[in-house]
Amino acid sequence: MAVTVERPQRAELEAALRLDFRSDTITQPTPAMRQAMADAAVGDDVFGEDPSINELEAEAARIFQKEAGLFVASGTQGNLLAQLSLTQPGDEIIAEVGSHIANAEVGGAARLGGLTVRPVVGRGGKIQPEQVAATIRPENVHYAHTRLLAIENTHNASGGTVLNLAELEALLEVANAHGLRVHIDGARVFNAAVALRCEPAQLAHGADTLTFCLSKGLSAPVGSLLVGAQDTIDRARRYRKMVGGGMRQAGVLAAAGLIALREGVDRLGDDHRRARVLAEGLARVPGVEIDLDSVQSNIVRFDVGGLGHTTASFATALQPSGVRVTGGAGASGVRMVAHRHIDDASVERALAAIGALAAAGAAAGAPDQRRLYG
Ligand code: TLP
Repeated sequence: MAVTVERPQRAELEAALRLDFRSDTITQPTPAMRQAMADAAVGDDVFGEDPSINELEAEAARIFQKEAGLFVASGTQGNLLAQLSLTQPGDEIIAEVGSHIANAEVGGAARLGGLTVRPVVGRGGKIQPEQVAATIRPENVHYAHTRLLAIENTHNASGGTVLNLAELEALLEVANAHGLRVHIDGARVFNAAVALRCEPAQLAHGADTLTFCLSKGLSAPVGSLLVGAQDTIDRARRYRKMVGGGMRQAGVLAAAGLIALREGVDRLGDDHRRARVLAEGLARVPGVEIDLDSVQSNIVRFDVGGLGHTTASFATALQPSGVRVTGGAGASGVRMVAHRHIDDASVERALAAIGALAAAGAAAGAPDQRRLYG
């Protein structure tokens, strides 16, 4: 029996995307990517014979000035392979309490690496060097070995905050002094480089490994890269096979990734500018609580408890306007992310929708949840 699948029109999809602030992961491949995917030279990558993947891996290594790169399915897989490659089972990892590695990777490091994560409470997603020093365990028969420091830049859960070169250097110094390996979760490291106006390689300098994603602000459909020293990447390649990530003619994906690197980075500044406009607009909405200092790249986090909303009720109330958001910290935290499909009009429409919601809530005498609870 023939199954008919209704295909939404491209125009309809595009219109919906222009109000979809849930994540930069929702970005569609560009026309140039689709063309490059169609034309890509491919081969069996488990044999090391996919020219497009080989080119992408070499390009990633070049950009970050590391010996080698590895194309992986996702940021989560890249982070996992880095952790597996730089540690032994039973080791401990230091990571910021709100980091993706500590919270949102399904406990993979524990399940697959036998690793314990020691979360450290940072400020704005940033761990201080003294905190790292104080968290490293001394030699003692009771203790696991502290082996790895994981740093996230930009830091998603803190609002896309950017760790600058001096802050990074200070963390590397303490890690080196104690023999810790360092992994950088640079899912959005190009956003950090654009915000800091520095070369991406400067943000990887001194670290053992770095993961970055092609599939977020850079608009590629799939994929991330892990870069590092050749022997580390060789180990990671084995672990990638172990977790079923040895792909075959995946050069069709790498071809899009190459376009992402060539054409996706320069426009990230537009996302940062729009995130700023959005944040400043939100700060003017009575009842919205936002820390403007936390808005340093393309992510905007704020709280709607003062509007009498939870995250879920806020998202539902916005539905008729077409504006889509996700959750943030706590029961009434909201996250909105700027990306390629968000233009100036998208920001204006979102602010109008949220302003109208706030005004309607105020008219109905919405309770201030913060006052109710505290
Ligand atoms: N972040 C996603 C969700 O998982 C929350 C998003 O929409 O922001 N590191 C960081 C800092 C991330 O933000 C993410 C994804 C990852 C790693 C994992 O990347 P993927 O989704 O490719 O596994």
